[in-house]
Amino acid sequence: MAKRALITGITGQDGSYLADHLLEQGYEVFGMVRRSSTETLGRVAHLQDRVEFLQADLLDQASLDRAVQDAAADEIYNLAAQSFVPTSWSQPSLTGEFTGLGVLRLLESVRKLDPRARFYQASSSEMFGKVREVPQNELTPFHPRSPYAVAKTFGHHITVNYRESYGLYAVSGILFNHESPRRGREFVTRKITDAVARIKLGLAGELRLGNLDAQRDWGYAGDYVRAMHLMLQQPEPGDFVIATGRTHSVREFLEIAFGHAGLKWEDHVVQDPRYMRPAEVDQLRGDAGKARRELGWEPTVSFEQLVTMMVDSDLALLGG
Ligand code: NAP
Ligand code: G4F
Repeated sequence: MAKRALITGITGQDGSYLADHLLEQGYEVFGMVRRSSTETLGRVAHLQDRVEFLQADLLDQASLDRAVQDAAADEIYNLAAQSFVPTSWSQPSLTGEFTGLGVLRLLESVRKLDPRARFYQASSSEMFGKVREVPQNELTPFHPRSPYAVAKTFGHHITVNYRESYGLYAVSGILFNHESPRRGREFVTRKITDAVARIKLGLAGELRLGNLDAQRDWGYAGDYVRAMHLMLQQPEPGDFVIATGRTHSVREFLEIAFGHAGLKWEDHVVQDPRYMRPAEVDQLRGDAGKARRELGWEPTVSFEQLVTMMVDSDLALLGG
């Protein structure tokens, strides 16, 4: 019989790639979506006939109970969150509710109604924040630098706690930044590649950005969802860092993205204090050695391939 998976956040970047991957593996996929007055299924439009959508919200325990009960899933992937770091300063309570307490609510539903299910929590390298060592691994202490990162740190610890308290098969994947043509346009990578396409096609002239010196360990989302699945196939539950091990600055991203379109970024980029953060995470670089050894996981897309893939996709979307 086909395995059943429930994905929260299926309408997001990772949810859509994970649904693609699990359907390829022969899973029956259930996707949790929240009520909205407008269409949010764009990223999973190609899967609408193959996924069963269940309406629920991370704020609403009864709806989570129902979704967990109806899906009766073997594997539950909790990808839903308020995931944009700047919004976590303007909406800190809501971010705490979605991104922190939402994890607890979902774990409670699993504990009560489907305790045999394997549970994946989407944790983040943002938890390392003001980093204590480079590169960061599963044992590196956390120093979160935003309300988002604080909420994710709660989500991480409560997942470990439910594993230790109730014996749930619950794991936390500490994923470093991962991007794709399906990335939201507010994140810096997609903001850049979308702007490159617009500038190339004469639809825009400038791009306003914040800190160009920040460094991130950027990978490809399609590679990272494979790691999520692998984490739930292990004999014992455990936590894993997923990263490429390489770090690049926003400036290097600009160089390749504009260069790929035959443009010079210095001619178009304007630094704007509005996009600077109250507290910055200066440098992230992950050590995914444990994932390589125990999961056999490797990234397949290089930084250059990722940037050019995103620029090409945005050019194609705009008809270029
Ligand atoms: P994303 O594109 O922002 O997607 C977030 C998803 O969460 C969307 O489907 C959204 O639904 C859903 N959601 C938000 N609030 C909800 C609520 N109250 N109830 C139910 N659903 C809700 O994020 P992503 O990049 O795919 O990331 C997936 C997860 O991994 C997130 O938890 C993120 O924090 C974490 N993460 C991401 C990265 C990365 O680099 N991408 C790295 C580490 C960790 P709507 O479509 O209705 O808004
Ligand atoms: O693309 P970003 O907004 O991603 P950030 O803050 O690293 O968070 C992403 O990755 C996390 C994993 O580490 C996830 F947990 C989280 O959910 C999200 O997916 O910003 C990257 C860097 C920052 O240092 C930021 O200050 O780019 C810098 N940046 C410079 N100018 C900008 C801009 N970021 C954005 N979004 N917009 C700018 O104009």
